[in-house]
Amino acid sequence: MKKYILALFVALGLQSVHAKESVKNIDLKVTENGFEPSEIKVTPGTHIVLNVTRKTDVTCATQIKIKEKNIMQELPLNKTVKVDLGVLKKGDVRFACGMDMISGHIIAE
Ligand SMILES: [Cu+2]
Repeated sequence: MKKYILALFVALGLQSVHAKESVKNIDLKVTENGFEPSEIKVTPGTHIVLNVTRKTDVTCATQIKIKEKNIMQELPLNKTVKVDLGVLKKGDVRFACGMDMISGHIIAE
């Protein structure tokens, strides 16, 4: 019985954590034109997860690099990769290819 009650409290606790923080998923593609969209506007304080899909082989963006979040992830062709940015403060977050030639940014304002 004790174990059951404990499990119930754990379950309720997890639920409230989920309710507090809603995650905003944003689709980002890599095409021959670069990152699309290259400018993303979000509300500060939002937990952002990018769903990045590289759609072409004619690009050097086979990786995504987000310097200020210390993120560097491979982008396999036609596979959606989740890039978790956490909660964004007000400001600008830049994302780029591994060599920093193709880029875009997320504006939290
Ligand atoms: Cu590049």
